[in-house]
Amino acid sequence: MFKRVLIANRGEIALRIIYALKELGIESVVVYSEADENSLPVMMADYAVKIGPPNPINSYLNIKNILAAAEITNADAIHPGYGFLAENAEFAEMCRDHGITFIGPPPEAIRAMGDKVRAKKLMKEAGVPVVPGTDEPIEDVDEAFRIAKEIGFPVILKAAAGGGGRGMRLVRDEKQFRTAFQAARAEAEAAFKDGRIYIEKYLEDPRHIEIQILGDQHGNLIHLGERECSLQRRHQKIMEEALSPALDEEKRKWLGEVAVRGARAIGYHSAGTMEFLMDRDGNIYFIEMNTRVQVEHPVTEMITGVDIIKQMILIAQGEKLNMKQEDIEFRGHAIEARITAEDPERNFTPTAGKIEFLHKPGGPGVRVDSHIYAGYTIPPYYDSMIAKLIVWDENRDKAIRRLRRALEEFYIEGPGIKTIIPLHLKILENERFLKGDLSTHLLDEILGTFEEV
Ligand code: MV4
Repeated sequence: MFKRVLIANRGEIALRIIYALKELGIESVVVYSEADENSLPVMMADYAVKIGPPNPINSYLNIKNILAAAEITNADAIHPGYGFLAENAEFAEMCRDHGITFIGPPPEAIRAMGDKVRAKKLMKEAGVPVVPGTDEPIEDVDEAFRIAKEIGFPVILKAAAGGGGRGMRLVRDEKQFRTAFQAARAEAEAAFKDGRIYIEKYLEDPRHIEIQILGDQHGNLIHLGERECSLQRRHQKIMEEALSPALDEEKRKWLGEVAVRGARAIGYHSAGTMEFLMDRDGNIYFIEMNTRVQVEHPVTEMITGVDIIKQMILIAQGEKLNMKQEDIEFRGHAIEARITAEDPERNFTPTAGKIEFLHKPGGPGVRVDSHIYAGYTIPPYYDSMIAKLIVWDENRDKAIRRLRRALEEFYIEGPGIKTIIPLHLKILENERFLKGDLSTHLLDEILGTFEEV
């Protein structure tokens, strides 16, 4: 059993992990940068170790210092949260080598899923439907062109080492292909030191639907249903919900089983997410797997009653899953609005500074996962997300009303501070949103902006 766990993260997720540890009776150690001295996780954890300057390269990504902090505090395990080192296979391996448990999947699974072509191939072999396209990275331009014509235009070029929208290029017609392919390869080489490119049929305006997986180290794997994550801007999700309005019970059961089969094929354990795209005809295809806990995990927690962070900790301790697929029931509807300190009027420029007045919403069915407090200064060095507002109600319409109510009573004020709360309220008035007719381009439509991919 763990006596003490180190959290290699900051902000709301560090706090979220502290809550789980406290409830499990495990001591917490948080690492922090010079910019986070006055942060809530530092105040709330049992121990805090300063690991470096504000720049994350030298602090939250500084493997040597984090492992040293774990050793001097005698931590049994490390929870990486999301971002930073969460999907760094070398870090997971180094934890293992130092006798510290990495609270997450095996490094082999992180590595396999980090290579997007390999991930696709493994999933295809496991019987998971994947987007039509190549199974191998393509080296030769002429061969790539031949394959693209076979797939049929438009096609999308993706970097094997990319993911999450990085290193993608849409090619609408044959004339653009060769130039686009060479450019994609050069860009991938420069960005990831890995120029391997694969080709997929481009799906127009799909939905983004993902399945939450939970598996222990004894081969027990379940899914916790799906999340609809289509509302995004430049590959940053801004609102997510569970369940998706696009799936019926039958399709949900099928997709859940498909995802579990895929995870089983790679010997997965811990929490993980299988990402799918659904085209306008309702066809669903696997695109990527995220081998970490995700920002939007609370919507799944709200409709299933499962504490995903606690489960990750118990699984890492070697415990058997204390629930079976039949035990998982979906109750009501949950929506998460990510509150970022950005100015929607100034092209989403991040804002920083001191919060002088704060009122967080409350009441039935309202959850706020946030590290901010009145008097807190938002540092300029990190992700601009300062709160997640999550609401639950018995159905989608009621959840939307509750979210509107909660957004209206959320006040975050200080000199220069702007948030995207007004944008969330605008989304809640959109007819397509209200109908559940979501897609990855809907937010651009609402904003009146245009993004190719
Ligand atoms: C696609 C696609 C259309 N067709 N692949 C973007 C993030 C990365 N995980 C995969 N992405 C996409 N892949 C094919 N074959 C459209 C997207 C995409 C997208 C996907 C999910 C959520 C938001 C998105 C926004 C633009 C494009």
